[in-house]
Amino acid sequence: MKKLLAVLVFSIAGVAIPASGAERVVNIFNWSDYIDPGVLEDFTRETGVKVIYDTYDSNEMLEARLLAGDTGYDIVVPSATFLQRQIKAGVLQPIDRRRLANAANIWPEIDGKLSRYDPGSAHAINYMWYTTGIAYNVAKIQQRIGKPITSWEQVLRPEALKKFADCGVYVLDSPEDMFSIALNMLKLDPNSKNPDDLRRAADFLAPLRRYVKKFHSSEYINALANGDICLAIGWAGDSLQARNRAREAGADVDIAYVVPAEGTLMSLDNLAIPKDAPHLNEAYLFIDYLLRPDVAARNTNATNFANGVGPSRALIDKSIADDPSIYTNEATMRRLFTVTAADQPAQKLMTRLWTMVKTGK
Ligand code: N2P
Repeated sequence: MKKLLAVLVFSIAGVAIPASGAERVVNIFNWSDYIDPGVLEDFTRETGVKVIYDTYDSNEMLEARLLAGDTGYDIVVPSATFLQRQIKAGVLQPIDRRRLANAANIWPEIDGKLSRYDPGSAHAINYMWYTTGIAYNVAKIQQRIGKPITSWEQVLRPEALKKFADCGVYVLDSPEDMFSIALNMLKLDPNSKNPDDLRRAADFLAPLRRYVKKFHSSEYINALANGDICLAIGWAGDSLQARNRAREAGADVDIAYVVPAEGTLMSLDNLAIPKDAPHLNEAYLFIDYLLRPDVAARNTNATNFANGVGPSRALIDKSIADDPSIYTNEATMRRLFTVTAADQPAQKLMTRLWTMVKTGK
């Protein structure tokens, strides 16, 4: 009966596809503000594959879903450290690059960085890469300290952060970012998983809490653009999206993003396929589409994140391709560090300490 009804509906609507459930779909779970929406529409137009698109804003959120199993997703986008753990946990399947006509566009240098987390880059393909830095409202910061922000020292000390508390501060709700940056400030190994080092990092961060309006990993884009806050510890592309949103709205708000002098974390977010992905062919089709240089360039132009498709660089807006806070130059690259996955006990400790930093409990 159901089928009959479907046949009727489809013939009335004049849709050419068979009514027997042959509609092709791909289920995608990606970070928020991380794609040009037009790319999704064009993918469906060109391939006939419908896109179901959900978003998240923390690795922890994605990981909980993956470890619980049966996500229903065909593509997910974990950061490299989480990817490393998820491969070990067996929740992702290998990606056969021979099935991707555009695999030759994968940027070898970025792919090499990814292979430190995923040996032979067997399970993932880089989507975007970026730094964690400081986004701020140029005028409001100038008013308060008389100069631009160039260093973590101007933010990650209670007496320094206090100066911006009245105009609003957001901090990423991401322990991996915040602990590695704190460890670096303490002249410890940013990649340390040593419990004593992690406790020292938490003690370093905890006194900042009273000057932080919110720990959140996506709301700072609009909050900065609207002038609701004047400073955020955030990711490069998102910070520059805030700047652009303010400009587009004609708001009297100028946002800057800085890679602080002491150096910072560089991260890679990567396309991966869950073990139980229901639409494998469509997942490959979509990944291959993202590997087209023109498509990758559109995504970078829309998000201000640097992508992992080398030949897209020439097609990206010059203001983005030549911005060293997005496409990091050699000199900046030397100031960046990366981290590797925490094992289960270290991860648990980080989660507990991070709750302490955020709530005091
Ligand atoms: C996109 C955020 C991606 C960077 N809004 C964090 N993985």
